[in-house]
Amino acid sequence: MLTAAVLRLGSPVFFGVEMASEDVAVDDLKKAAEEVRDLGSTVLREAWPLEPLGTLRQAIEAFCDIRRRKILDGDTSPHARMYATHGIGTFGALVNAGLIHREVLPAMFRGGAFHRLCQAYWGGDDFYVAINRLGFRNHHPIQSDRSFIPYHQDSYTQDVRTPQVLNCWIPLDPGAGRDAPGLEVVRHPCRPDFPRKDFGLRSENAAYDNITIDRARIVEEYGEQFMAPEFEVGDGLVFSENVIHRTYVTEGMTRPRINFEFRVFSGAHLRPGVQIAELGPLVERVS
Ligand SMILES: O=C(O)CCC(=O)C(=O)O
Ligand SMILES: [Fe+2]
Repeated sequence: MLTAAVLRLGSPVFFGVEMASEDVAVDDLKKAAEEVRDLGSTVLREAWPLEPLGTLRQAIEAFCDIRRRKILDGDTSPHARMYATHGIGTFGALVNAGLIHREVLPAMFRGGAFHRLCQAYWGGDDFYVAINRLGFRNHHPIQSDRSFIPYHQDSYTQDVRTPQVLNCWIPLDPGAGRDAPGLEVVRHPCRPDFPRKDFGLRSENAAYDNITIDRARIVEEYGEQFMAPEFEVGDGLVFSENVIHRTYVTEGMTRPRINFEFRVFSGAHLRPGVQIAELGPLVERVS
């Protein structure tokens, strides 16, 4: 296993208040961007201010509570049930439920480590998210293993108009990767459309069978190059669209964790011929 190049960056600017100095960071973030180019991923330490992460977590919890209650009350929407079982949802759903404002996204992004990493990685300052593609997950190892996601690539399900995406995976609970489930990435940018596992008539987890990649196949191609860091709240793991990753969970992990996936794309790197305006109202400019 490789150790991550770890960066300590201090708190970024939040809601117009400068919370820590930014000086050393520029060079470090160039290195971080190079690491993403070379190996597909990098760990950002103390990259997010805690206040908006708390706001986000509260909204997610409220959303999951409402969903649970609706299901108990006989809301039989198969979609809602499946999402509840797998502990997933999107930022867009939180907004629709009136639990959070879209403006939280640019406010937490601007001036922070991930923003500066995006600038170093793509150049320019023209960054967006699609609020229906910013996910959250709620994994409770004691209650169910249905939410655990096997090795996969996000590019399978990505909008083809935004082929390049950087995902900053952010734990919202303490202990991720230590006593709560974390995230494991393959330390390689990985090729698109990596061969998927053929289950035949068997199934490991029906919801994810069609995206599952076999570990042995990964090792064959990239060697034993996996990274599953331990996180503090405020840290993030950034990886590019083809990087193979999964929920990292071991037997000793008994605590639940909620996480948020902040997926950013660059307006200057859309599929040729595509204009940002045609991507629709779910797209939010974050810088
Ligand atoms: O949170 C997890 O366990 C998986 C996350 C994931 O697949 C993603 O962020 O794309
Ligand atoms: Fe994923």
